[in-house]
Amino acid sequence: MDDLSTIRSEALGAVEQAADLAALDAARVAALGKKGSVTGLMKTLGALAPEQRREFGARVNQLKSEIEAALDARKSALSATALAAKLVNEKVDVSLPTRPEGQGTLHPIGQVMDELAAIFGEMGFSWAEGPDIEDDWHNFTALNIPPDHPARQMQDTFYLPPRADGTPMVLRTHTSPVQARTMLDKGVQKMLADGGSLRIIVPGRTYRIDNDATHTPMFHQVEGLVIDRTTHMGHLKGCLVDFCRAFFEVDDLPLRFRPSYFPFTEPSAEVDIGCSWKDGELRIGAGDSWLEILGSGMVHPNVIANCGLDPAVYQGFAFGMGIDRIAMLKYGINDLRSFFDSDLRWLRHYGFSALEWPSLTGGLGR
Ligand code: 2NL
Repeated sequence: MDDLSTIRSEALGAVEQAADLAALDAARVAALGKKGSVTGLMKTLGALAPEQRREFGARVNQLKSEIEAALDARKSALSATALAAKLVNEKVDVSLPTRPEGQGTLHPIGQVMDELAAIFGEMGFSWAEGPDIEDDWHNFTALNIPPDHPARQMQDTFYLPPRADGTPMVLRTHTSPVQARTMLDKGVQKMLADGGSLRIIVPGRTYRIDNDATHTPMFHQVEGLVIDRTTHMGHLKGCLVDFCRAFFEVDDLPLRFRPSYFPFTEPSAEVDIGCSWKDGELRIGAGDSWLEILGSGMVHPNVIANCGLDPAVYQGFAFGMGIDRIAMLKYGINDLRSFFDSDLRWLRHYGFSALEWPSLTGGLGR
C-alpha cells in the first residue's frame, strides 16, 4: 500500500513539475512506460490471490487513470503557456511599411525587340519565330546561297551532327530560314492566292563562329519580309525610312541607300543613317557622316520559287539587321560583349522597366 502512495506522489509530482513537453514525456515514461513504476505494479498483480488481485488491480488502474489525466492537464497547460509566449514574442506589426523588393529590369535586347514589335506592328507586320537548329536546306539552299559561299564554310557556321536520314544540320546563321518556312506554309500560300499580303518580322538568336570585340558566337538579328503581287522598291524605301526615324526617334533622320549584294535579294541595298561625331561621341541625325545599319533588297526570284511560290506572280522585299548593334547605337552601349556577361550592376544601369511597354504613342525609348 505504502508502495502505491509513494509511486502516486512521485509520479504526480513529476508531472506537476515538468517545465516543458520533453520533461512531461520523461515523467510519462517514468510512470507508464515499459519499465515505469505503475507498469511495475501491474506486473506484480499475477502473483496475488484472486481476491487481492481484484482489489489491488482496481486501485492500480485508478492510479493509472489519475496519472493520465494529470499528464493531459499538464500538457494543455504547457501548450497554452508555449502559445502565449509565442504570441508575445512573434507579434507582427501589420502597420509597418513593407520591406523594399528588388526590382528586376528588362535586358536592352528584349527592350529593343519590344520596340521593333511596336513599330512594325503599327505597319501591319506580324511576329514570326522558328527553330535555332536548322537543316542546311532552310538555312542556305532555299535562300539561294551557293555551296561555295563563305557563310557555308566550316569556320563560319556551327555544324551539328546530321539527322538520322543524313540531313546536314546547323545552328541558324541568320533568321531567314523562318521566312522561308513561312512562305512554304500552306495556309500562307492560300492567303496569298486569295489576294492577301505577307508581312512578317523575325527577331531571334543567330550563330556564327566569330568571337572578338565586335562579334559574339551568338547574336541577335531581326529580318523583315513582305510578299504580295505589287510591292516594289519604293515600298522598301518608305518602310525602312519610317522604321529608322521611329526607332532612333529623329524625325528628319536622313537615310542613304547604297547598291550592294546578297545572294537572296536582287537588287540589294545597304542602308546608312546620318550621324556626326563630336568629342569622340556619336550623335544620330543629320550630320557629316554615315553609319551602316541594315541590309535589304527585293526578294530574289530563285528564293520565291524555292519557297513554293511563282516568281512570275509574287514579289516583295526583305531586310535584315543586327539587334545588338542597333541597341548599342540607340542606348550608348560601347561593348557588345557586356550584353552577355549577366553582370547585375550592368543590368541595373542599362536595363528597362518591365512596366513601361514601348509604343509609338506612349514613347519608345527611355
Ligand atoms: C544584313 C542583311 C538581309 C535579307 C536579309 C532575306 C530573307 C529572305 C529572302 C530575302 Cl527569306 N532576303 N533577308 C535580305 C537582305 C538583307 O540582311 O546585313 N543582316 C544583318
